[in-house]
Amino acid sequence: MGTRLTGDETTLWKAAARVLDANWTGTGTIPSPALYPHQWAWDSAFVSMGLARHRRDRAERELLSLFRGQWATGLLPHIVFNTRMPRHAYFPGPDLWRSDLQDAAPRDVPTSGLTHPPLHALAALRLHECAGPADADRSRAFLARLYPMLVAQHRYLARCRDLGAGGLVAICHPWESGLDNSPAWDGPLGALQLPPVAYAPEHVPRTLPTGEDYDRYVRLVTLLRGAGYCDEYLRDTHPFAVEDPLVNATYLASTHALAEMAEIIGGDPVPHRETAQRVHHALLDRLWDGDTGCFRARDLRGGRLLPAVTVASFGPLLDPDLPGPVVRDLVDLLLSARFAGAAGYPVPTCDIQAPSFDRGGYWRGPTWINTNWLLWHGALGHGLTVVADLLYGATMRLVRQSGFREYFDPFDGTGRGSHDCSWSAALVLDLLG
Ligand code: 2M8
Repeated sequence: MGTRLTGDETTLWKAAARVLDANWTGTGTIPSPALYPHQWAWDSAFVSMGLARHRRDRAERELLSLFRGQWATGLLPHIVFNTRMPRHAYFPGPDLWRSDLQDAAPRDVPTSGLTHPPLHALAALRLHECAGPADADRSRAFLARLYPMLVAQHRYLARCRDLGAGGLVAICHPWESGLDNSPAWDGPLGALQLPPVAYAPEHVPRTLPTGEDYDRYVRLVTLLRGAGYCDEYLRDTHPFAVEDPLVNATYLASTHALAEMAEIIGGDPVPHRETAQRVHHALLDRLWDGDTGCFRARDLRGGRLLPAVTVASFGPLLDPDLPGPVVRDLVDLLLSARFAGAAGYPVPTCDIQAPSFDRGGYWRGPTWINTNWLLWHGALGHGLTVVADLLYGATMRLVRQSGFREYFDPFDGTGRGSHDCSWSAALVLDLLG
């Protein structure tokens, strides 16, 4: 804990640390008690950044434990299942994915067959940056150990997920975006043909999102599984293939982090720098919509930019080379009445003025701590201190008022979803520094 914290901040810091302690399983961190009993990939990246401020040993174990689930192809699965949990503890569990039937999947660890926003190199570098002088050697050794796994993760994305052949990564399922029921996916998901019964709805242990959304989510998984999660099927046939600005922005930020890590451990940063340049240009060429001044997701199957403007549209603020006029357009939109300008507790997940906006609707309106953190980090990188301070202040007000909830009403800050959410707690520790 930093010594310069005020009394109020110290109380908050201790409460956040207690959440992480309670959600620690002995090898990794669950996203929240009861609702999410396994390890999720981007959650673990966020959590490790908080653990770095609290229990450094656990921060490293968090990432290593997640990478136990990495496939031989380099795919880092979005869920690594805890085999000590009963099979019905979470739907969809290992039975839907059947990673045990895949030659490339690890033998002893059941996983999903999808991935998540690749924030892990960024997180690993942040762990190193907040190591004190006494931990410097150990931290460098940890980076050297993780580096090949991160390189394999990125190589998988470059080789197997550039489905549009334009230098970006495509997601094959809304779950891969982390923003599961974002209105951005309504079009491509709605176009999916459904067989009569895809799954037993009573196995979904909660209320949001359910019904047709879930049928479609499960349908996409059964298609992937039926094709053995194979690259050719993804490229040529799978009906959901979208280039998302936030996923690609995290890919870019992590690629820069890989270059820095290579320098620290005596590797070659040049290939990572070259990839970063390609992704930077591809983001602008393929996802920037100059007419409306924002980034949008590209539907590769429908061959168009998707209409929804969401918090993901601001993701490319994580690109350190984003041109000034593009940064200004994004900031104007972020501060406008469509986002922060009309929300007491920004940043809402979706454009407040869009018909699909839903203030309590999971990823269709509420404010989330993890997306706030990403935009805060991006804003700082561009020297946008007013924006960064706004995001910092809103985030702290949310957790002071409502605790470490999963998500929040953007107008009055009411906490929603699960309690004791790990990334909400972890990122507050990171913000408090
Ligand atoms: C939510 O996603 C899972 C599916 O992966 C679910 O809805 O059950 C999302 O909020 C996702 O971003 C998050 O990583 C996960 C665990 O916190 O929960």
